[in-house]
Amino acid sequence: MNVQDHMWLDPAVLRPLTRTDVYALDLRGGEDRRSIRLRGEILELTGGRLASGVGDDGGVRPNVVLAAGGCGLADDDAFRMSRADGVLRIEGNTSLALLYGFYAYLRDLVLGRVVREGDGRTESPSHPMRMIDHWDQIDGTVERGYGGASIFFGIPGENDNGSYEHERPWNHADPFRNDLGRLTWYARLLASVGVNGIVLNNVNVRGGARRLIVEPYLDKVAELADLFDGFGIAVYLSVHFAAPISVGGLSSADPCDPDVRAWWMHTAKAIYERIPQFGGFLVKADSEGEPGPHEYGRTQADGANMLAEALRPYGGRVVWRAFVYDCHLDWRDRTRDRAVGAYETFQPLDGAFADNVCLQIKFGPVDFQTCEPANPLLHSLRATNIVVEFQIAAEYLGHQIDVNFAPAQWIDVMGQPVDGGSDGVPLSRSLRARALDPANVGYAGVANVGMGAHWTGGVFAQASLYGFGRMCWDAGLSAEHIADEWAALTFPGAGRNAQGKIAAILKSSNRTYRDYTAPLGVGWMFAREDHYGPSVCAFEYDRWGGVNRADRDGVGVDRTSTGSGLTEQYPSALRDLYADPARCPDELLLFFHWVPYGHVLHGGKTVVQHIYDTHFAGVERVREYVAAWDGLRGVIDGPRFENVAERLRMQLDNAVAWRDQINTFFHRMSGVPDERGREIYP
Ligand code: GCV
Repeated sequence: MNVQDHMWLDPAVLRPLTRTDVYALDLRGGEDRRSIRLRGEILELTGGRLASGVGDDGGVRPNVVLAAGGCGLADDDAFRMSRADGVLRIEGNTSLALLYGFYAYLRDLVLGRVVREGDGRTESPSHPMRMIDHWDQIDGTVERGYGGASIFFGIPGENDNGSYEHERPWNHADPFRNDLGRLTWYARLLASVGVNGIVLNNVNVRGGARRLIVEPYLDKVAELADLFDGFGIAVYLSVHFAAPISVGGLSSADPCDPDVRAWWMHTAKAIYERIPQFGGFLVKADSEGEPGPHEYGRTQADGANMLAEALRPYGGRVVWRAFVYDCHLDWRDRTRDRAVGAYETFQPLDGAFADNVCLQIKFGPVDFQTCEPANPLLHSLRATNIVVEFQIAAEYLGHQIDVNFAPAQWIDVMGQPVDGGSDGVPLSRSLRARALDPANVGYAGVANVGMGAHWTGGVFAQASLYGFGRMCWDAGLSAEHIADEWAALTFPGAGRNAQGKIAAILKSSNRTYRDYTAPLGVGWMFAREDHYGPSVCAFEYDRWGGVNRADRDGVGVDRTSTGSGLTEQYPSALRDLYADPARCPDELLLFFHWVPYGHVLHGGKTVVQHIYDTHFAGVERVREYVAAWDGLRGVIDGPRFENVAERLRMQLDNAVAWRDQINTFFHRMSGVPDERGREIYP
């Protein structure tokens, strides 16, 4: 089996802790695919054994009883864990709930948490939809993939590093990689943190991938759907909006054309006949050149609802992306800005989507940048199912080379009250109440894994995947808590002191990356194509509209009513906060405002001095990471130690490059010297 790294769920760690366990299953509803999987998991992961019933088994009483059915929990994924008479009882309505409870029990063991006699707890997921989106392509590459080749597609030995190219010719009959051992491990790892949906292929549905929704590929999709279903994970496919043309041979993809509607109905029927548990479709339409309903003068709701109608008889969902914006901007026009696109398109459609449509909205108004406010749509929609999209893959956050624990940023953004006031419900907990169907809301994360030895390129990037699952499951967890958990679960043998050092790196890493890259929310100063490393003006005079608007007097993007008007899309409390440079939070100042270099921040520094200071400080913090990690030599196993050490060296080079280019640029622009006289290159 091609798995060298078991991430946070290592059987070698679990077996000694569970050696004496005797597990019993009490299934009122009888066996199903998940209960059979649960039995398999007990045997695969623990050193214990399975009893034949809940009573004494050959004179040995089970010490862990997993009981499904009739426990009255409101959520079918929820479980209750309690201990009485020395027996740990894990109960839930379904066998899937038991699987979640079993993984939680294993996590508790490694973390040293004990459910005491007479004590107990109930866990119920915060979000019903907990999705992973793969941007994998059938040629084995992964768009914005930094963990190696696709785990789903490709030929072993070909393109193993998975580097992303737009469209490679595909000449093989079977595009699937068929590494079911690795996929079983992947499904296990995802289920262990509560993930329950997965999209196999890229939202940019290129070439042959458009045919994944029809035979002969459905057989292979069905095989994967069965595998993932055992772990409670529904398989979805990204579909090409123009598939009626490119796959079906019709002359149109107009959502109001009866032939087009009939084609989708027929296609959905064939999928569900083959894969009854199929999750549904993910769609990127009218976005970055992808086809969509706008081409036919129809709305986004027309397009999504047509697909929803086709999937409805089978309980399927349409996950429709809100990443619709103008990517042909004119940099000369300061009143236009990609950040306003999603709200302009989708806010008027609030209430117009079918109840099996989920609008998948990137968490910020731009595009997974280092520092963004919440997308205004997350505040404003009142009658739409929302799935919030995050990018676990670190496209803009250091390519999984630089340490960057992104859940710190995500949890922070989603912690904001929905009305922008001080006492409202946080965005993270507001989705169900604003949904047409509260079962159709949640979070989606763009995957960061591949065929590489450690799944995610850099070992530290595993923490963002773990953290994504944990924050989907429990919106109340802090980023610090998740970082501590990950360090303890991933390096259990390293001891508390080492785990503390590892967690400390994680906890400050998102801030550190921000410090040496994106000053005060300005962003977009990275290299043009691959988005790694500095290139201050790469997007400045560009159709994509990511800009810094720096000149000799100041810097920043005016997104207030005198600029692009993004501030006007927020609820009044936030609009007033963001629109006023005197009140705007420092970290978003240049995201919303152009200000002179001498503008004084809340902390008392000028903007330009802050830029110098954070860029020097960011590099110093990376040096501290290098030293801290070096101190763990001999404590961490060789392959993982070397993996991180190598990447930290690369990160240091990257941070130095950022510091010097950014500081030099702003020094040249402003002419303002560093008040501490540090070296800034002329
Ligand atoms: C899948 C960004 C990325 C693209 C990605 C797009 C999207 O622009 O650079 O690679 O395409 O987002 O989310 O659709």
